[in-house]
Amino acid sequence: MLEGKKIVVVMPAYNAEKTLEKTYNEIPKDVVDEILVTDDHSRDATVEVAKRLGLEVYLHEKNRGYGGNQKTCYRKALEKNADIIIMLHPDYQYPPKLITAMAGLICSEMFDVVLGSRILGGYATKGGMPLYKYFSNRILTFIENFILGLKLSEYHTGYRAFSRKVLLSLPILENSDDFVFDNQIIAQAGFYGYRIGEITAPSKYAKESSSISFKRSVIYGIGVIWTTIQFLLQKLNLAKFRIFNPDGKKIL
Ligand SMILES: Nc1nc2c(ncn2[C@@H]2O[C@H](COP(=O)(O)OP(=O)(O)O)[C@@H](O)[C@H]2O)c(=O)[nH]1
Ligand SMILES: [Mg+2]
Repeated sequence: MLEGKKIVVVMPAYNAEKTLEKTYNEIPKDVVDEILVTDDHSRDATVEVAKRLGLEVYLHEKNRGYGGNQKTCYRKALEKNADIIIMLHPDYQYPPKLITAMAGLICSEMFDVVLGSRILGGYATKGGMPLYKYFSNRILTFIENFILGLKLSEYHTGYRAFSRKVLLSLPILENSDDFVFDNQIIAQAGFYGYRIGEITAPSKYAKESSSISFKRSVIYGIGVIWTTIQFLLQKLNLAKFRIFNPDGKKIL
C-alpha cells in the first residue's frame, strides 16, 4: 500500500528462469501488495521458480506473445482491485527498486502513466543497449514526439506504471498480441489525453535480459511507424482505427 492505494506488480514472463528470482528479490515488499507472474508458455523452468518463490502464476496454454501476456497481466491485476499496476520484466533488465518512486508519481494524482526511461540520464548505452537499438529508439521517439505531440524521452521501455483508471478505460484488447502492444498503449494514452510522466531507470543489457532478434526489432519498428500513422489519421478524422475507438474492447 502507498497512501492507501493497492499496488500490484505484474511480471509478463517468457523463459525467465535465470533472472526471475533476482528480480523478485529486489522488489520493495513494503509497498507492493501483490506480485503476479503470467507465464506465456515458457520452455524453461520459469513456472517452477515462480511457484518456489510463492508467487501467484497464471499460465497460457500456448504462446500468445508479449502483448497477449500483458493483457492477461492487466486483467488479473484489475480483478484483484489494484489501484496502481506496475509492469516489471522478470529478465532483471530494469531496477525493481524504483517501483516505489513510480507508484509515488501515480499516487500524487499528477500522472496517469509513468514510464521508466532508459534514455533519461544517458544510462542506456552505459547499460549496454546495442547501438542499433539506441539509434532506432532515438529516431522513432523523435517521430512519435512530433506526431503525438508529447515530449517523451522514449516510448519503448518495458518498465511502466498505470493507474487503474487508464487500464480500465483504454481499448487495450484491440491491441496486438506482439511487441508493438507497448507502443499502441502509449499512443492510446496520448490520444485520450492521459498525463504521462517519466523517471530515469538505468537498465542492464545482459544476455538473459535481451532476446529480441534484429528481425523482430525491425518488425517492431514498422509497427511503431504504423501506430503513429494511425494516430495521425484518426486525429485528423481521415480514418478510424479500432485501437483508438472509445467503444473498442476493454480489459474488463
Ligand atoms: N510472451 C512473450 N514474451 C516474450 C517473448 N519474447 C520476449 N518476451 C518478453 O518480452 C520482454 C522484452 O523482450 P527482451 O528480449 O527482453 O527485449 P529487450 O530487453 O528490449 O531487448 C521480456 O520480458 C521477455 O520475457 C515471446 O515470444 N513471448
Ligand atoms: Mg529485456
